[in-house]
Amino acid sequence: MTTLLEPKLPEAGLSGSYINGAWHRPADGRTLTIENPSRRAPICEVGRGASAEVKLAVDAARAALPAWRALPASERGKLLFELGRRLEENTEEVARVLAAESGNAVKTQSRGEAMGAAGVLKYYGGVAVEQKGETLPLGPGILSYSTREPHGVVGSIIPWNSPLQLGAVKISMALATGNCLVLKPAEDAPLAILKLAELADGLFPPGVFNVVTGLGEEAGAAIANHPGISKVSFTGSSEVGKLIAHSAADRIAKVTLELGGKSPTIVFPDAIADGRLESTAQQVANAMRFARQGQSCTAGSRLFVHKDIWDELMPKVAEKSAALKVGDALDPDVDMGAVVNAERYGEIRAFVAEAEASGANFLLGETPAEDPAGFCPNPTIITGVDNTWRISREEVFGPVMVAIPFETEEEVIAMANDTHYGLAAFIFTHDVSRITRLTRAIDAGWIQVNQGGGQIPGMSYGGTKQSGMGSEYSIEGALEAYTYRKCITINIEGEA
Ligand code: TXE
Repeated sequence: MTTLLEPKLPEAGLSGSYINGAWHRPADGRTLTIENPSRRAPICEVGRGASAEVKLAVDAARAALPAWRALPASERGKLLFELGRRLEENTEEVARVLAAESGNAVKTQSRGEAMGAAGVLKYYGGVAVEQKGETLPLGPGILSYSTREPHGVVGSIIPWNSPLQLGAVKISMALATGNCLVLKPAEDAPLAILKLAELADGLFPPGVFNVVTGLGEEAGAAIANHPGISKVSFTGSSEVGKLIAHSAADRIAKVTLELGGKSPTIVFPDAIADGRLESTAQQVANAMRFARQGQSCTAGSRLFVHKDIWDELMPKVAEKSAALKVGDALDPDVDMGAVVNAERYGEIRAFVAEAEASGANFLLGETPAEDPAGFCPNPTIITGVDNTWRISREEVFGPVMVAIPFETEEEVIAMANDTHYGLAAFIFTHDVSRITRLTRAIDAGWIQVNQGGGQIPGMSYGGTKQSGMGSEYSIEGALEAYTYRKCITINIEGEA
């Protein structure tokens, strides 16, 4: 029997909020229970912050802002880099906490996420200095130039599917550009962020980086509506993204939204020629993010396979997906853990049950069990549906992929774009002219060809259509979204 890994919980962090460089327990004593979805067991309680905590955090951030924005960007970068280094040193400890609360397996997901988050902090630490402006040659007596200025206090709200990675992105982008931050992690998975706050304790000046734990409709809504927050950066559901955009509109607060997806994976016949069947099948399963229980906004959850290779490719994709060992996220041998909570599990179950009742076929998997010991659905591949079924159109956010055959390039482009999302796409072919045609034609912020990999620090990542607005992971994205341009024109001698 394998010995399960045990998480070491954040200690001071259990009070919940980290405000003005100190741990803060809500005055009313209210708490949230954090559960381990693999075991359906409580892990611990954390403070349930709400508008009072958000107010304290915003006040602290506003007080810290003048000194922080005046610091040279290279100095701010050094502190981010140091946080990345500390996280790297504590990868294993943070990864276990992350696996316990999120259900993402330590072996395939949480360890990699902790490393990836450290990489993001170090990337922004290094490039923070790259905040250049513009000049124009207007003649010897005139100096005209522009600078990048922070918006002020940023409020960031993140989900539970990859909280540490998303937290690292939001912290880095806000702080590198001279803003102060109030970060609200998801109520299901705040512990890895509290671990990160413990690692950051004493590093940044008090008030620069604040965390408020709490519910979306309490702490989250308080951030979205707070007049002292000049910019809101949100990752989560399209539904809440729209609410946030509405509240921000009232005070013209700047908004970045990273919402859902229903990304197409398209496989042409040449992708499995010349001995590439195994690797293409593996990459298709990777693109679906089965190992993250499909809980990824980029998941290639609509698989379009050319009809000539359907019979050869599909059993291989099923074989690769079935090879994942499903179970407790803290089991060192498990590849695929649990979805985050009972509600998400129930929604996934309802999607699959509806498709089954409407006559869909299962190439792999089944309708998830009604009352499981842990919320661990199996990888599921559904066939016998077309692009109009609800399961093909809505974000299931579980390990459920629909597979649909196609004949022509035009037909598959039309199906790929027939969605209100536009986040990611995966194309498998080695025909260069086809690659250029498809990458031009498909509406998506991020297209991968012949691979199903993860985000790359330094490359802008974000969606079009209802998948969101703004981009993350690059310094260019940070400058666009977290700063405004200030143009200064000086008539040096004051001559008319
Ligand atoms: O997200 P919510 P949920 C999609 C995915 C999933 C669905 C629902 O399809 O099935 O959304 O997930 C905070 N004001 N994605 O319900 O509610 C909340 O506390 C301010 C895709 O968990 O959007 C949490 O911190 N904040 C996505 C965060 O919003 C509010 C990742 C996300 O929760 C709020 C997650 C409010 N009124 C879900 N209500 C992706 N893009 O990767 C909630 N929140």
